[in-house]
Amino acid sequence: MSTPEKHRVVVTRRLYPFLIDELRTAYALDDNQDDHLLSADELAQRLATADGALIVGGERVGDALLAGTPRLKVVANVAVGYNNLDLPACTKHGVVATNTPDVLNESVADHGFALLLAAARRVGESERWLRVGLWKRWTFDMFPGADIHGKTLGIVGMGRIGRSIARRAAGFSMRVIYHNRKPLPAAEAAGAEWVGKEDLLRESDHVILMVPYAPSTHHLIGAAELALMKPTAVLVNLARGGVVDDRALIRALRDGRLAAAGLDVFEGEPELNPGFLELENVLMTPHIASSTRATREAMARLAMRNLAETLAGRRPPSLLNPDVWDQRRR
Ligand code: 8YV
Repeated sequence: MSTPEKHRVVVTRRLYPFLIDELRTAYALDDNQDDHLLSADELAQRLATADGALIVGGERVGDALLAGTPRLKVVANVAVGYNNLDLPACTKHGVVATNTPDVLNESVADHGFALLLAAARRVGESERWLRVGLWKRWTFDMFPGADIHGKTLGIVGMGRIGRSIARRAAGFSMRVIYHNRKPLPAAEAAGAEWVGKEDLLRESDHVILMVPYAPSTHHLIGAAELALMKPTAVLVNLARGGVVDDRALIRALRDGRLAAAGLDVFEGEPELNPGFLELENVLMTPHIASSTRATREAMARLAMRNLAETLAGRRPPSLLNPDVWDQRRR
């Protein structure tokens, strides 16, 4: 009896080697472990004969690409955000799309607080100063920062991660207000109070952004919104580049209309607007909010489970386009 042919699976970027070993035992793997950036053409070429894809770095999947992938059954995003996936196109082509919700909530919320605290207390700026040997003597007025404890935190986008942030804020005795399109049932709001977007920007001592990226959230925070914020406030963007108008943010930070920003995401990343690099009052990390060893492994494992279940003909745990199920490719 001949052994059944293994499913062909593409992994778009490097994963931990032990995860690749596991995938290799299960599938005929095309794994890109030298981690070079796949061009759109190269991705199309690799997916042309694949049954499944683990999208590790937010590669775009849309109609044109899917038209050339007759065997592709599942695209498993190793991320909770899925603005890189065109879901209607996936459904049209019978391709199952999945993401990795929940497993990253706590790590991303931790990173949000890391950015908030570090930007408010000028951690990056004072460390840079110390490293270049400028600390000659202690002075009373060195790097005065902003307090976090007891202040009002505004969360824009009170989803699962937003609620994890709100729970941490309680430990800092903060009042938490939030804005979503609709208020949540009180039991789900982690003690936070719903307010309109403009009221949130006016009333918050500090603001954290955690909304999904979509046309409706493009430049959600631009010059007009920044002008509503307190000049003593810190703005944290954990969401996606494009939710903030980076040029407007740079102007506000430069002109002292906003105290500081803590940013994990940028418009056009990994390229940065060079204006950020000239500012001391911005603390930046390279889109690593979910990057702890354990959380990255959990995200990859959930994506691997989504892939395996779909290829085995079973409904995956985090299906994004349920409409596809009855007409999916088999
Ligand atoms: C991902 C993220 O690691 O989950 C998300 O939406 O932004 C990060 O956790 C990143 O998008 C790479 O795919």
